[in-house]
Amino acid sequence: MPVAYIALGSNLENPAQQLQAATDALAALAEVRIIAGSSVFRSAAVGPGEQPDYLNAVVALDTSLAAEDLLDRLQAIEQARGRERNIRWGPRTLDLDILLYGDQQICSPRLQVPHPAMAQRHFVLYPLAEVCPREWVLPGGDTLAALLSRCSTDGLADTGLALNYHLQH
Ligand code: A4P
Ligand code: MG
Repeated sequence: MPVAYIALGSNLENPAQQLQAATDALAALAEVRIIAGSSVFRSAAVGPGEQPDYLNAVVALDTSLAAEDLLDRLQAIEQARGRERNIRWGPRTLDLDILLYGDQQICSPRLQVPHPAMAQRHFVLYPLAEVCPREWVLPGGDTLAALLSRCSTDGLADTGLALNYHLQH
């Protein structure tokens, strides 16, 4: 089964609770088993206008779902958490992105994997590094270690919070 890495982000309506609720919703999916969760990081919002800070984390999961089916499940979880899509990069209760799906490179109208912006984002790469081997050569040819070495941690704070993912089904 492929291992998928999912980025979780929230900057509205109790972000810490949003990230934990998303983790619970992922763990409750019959076709998913969460194998690792990062700690929760805080950073300033990248995007338009004045926005609250974001909390971000990454979970690693084993899944029997095809990548686009996994995206459907992620979008259903976002909807259930009251996600509204109006402003690009606007504030959101919950954003769930597929960072990596095994060693696949996917470029379809609905899905690009690896996530095209991950290499530039400290709030994605540093939590990812807690759950993914740094020496792994990612689709595209770089190791995670190489991406980290080019991405500053300035403005990124580890909150010390951890996601609880030890749910059974
Ligand atoms: N889509 C394509 N590839 C993927 C993928 N790998 N994973 C498509 C998930 N979705 C993918 O996403 C728009 C469409 O992207 C989806 O319908 C899907 O078919 P969306 O979640 O509706 O819109 P969005 O998130 O506003 O757009 P985008 O460009 O994905 O935004 P990002 O890149 O996710 O950025 N600042 C901080 N500090 N922390 C954050 O987490 N997040 C964002 C959102 C902006 N600023 C942030 C953070
Ligand atoms: Mg998104």
